[in-house]
Amino acid sequence: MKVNTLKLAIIGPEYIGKTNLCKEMTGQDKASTYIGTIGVDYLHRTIPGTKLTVGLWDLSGAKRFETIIESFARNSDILMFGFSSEDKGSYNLMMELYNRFSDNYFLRKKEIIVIATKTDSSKSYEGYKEDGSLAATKMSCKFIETSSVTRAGINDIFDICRSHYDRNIDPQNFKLENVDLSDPTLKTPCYIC
Ligand SMILES: Nc1nc2c(ncn2[C@@H]2O[C@H](COP(=O)(O)OP(=O)(O)O)[C@@H](O)[C@H]2O)c(=O)[nH]1
Ligand SMILES: [Mg+2]
Repeated sequence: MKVNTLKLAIIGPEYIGKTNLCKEMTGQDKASTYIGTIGVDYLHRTIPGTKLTVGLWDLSGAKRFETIIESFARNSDILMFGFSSEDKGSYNLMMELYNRFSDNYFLRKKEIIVIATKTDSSKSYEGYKEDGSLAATKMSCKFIETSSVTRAGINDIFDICRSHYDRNIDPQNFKLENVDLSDPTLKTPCYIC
């Protein structure tokens, strides 16, 4: 039987917390020291009893990787654009990234999510929520506030995954509707990089 992968990609400037969020979503231990992503990290988790894998491509927003990451972004089912609530500069960089990509036809058909990261932080800048909402309006998508410390927003992302899968993929009529993708007992992590 074919294995179905729901391909989720996250893209954004360096140091906003993409890798930590991906690890939190797939049940990995977070690295205690910062390791800058070299282009692409891949993490996935298979949902036991099913042939479904949720794959997460952790894409560096650094310009030098642009060509590589664009093909990953293009092939994803859901593309998350991220910025850090601690850093207005990262918001501007995220918008630049989006604008560079928005010349591409593929974005128009893509399910997108805008996420703010590190929203647990006391150093969050004033107005990051408004920035996130503005970006989401521009991209015609949802805005989700996340934190890999408190796990805020993770269930909301999984909700979007579930409904995307049920609407668009679901070849064996296996509905994810009632599957709790964040249930720790479902975690069978694998980390390749
Ligand atoms: N307060 C807070 N710090 C975070 C969070 N996520 C990541 N960090 C910190 O931000 C830094 C960069 O995280 P990382 O996931 O490697 O960022 P990436 O370069 O975007 O992949 C690290 O020092 C993390 O400990 C979060 O949700 N809250
Ligand atoms: Mg990283």
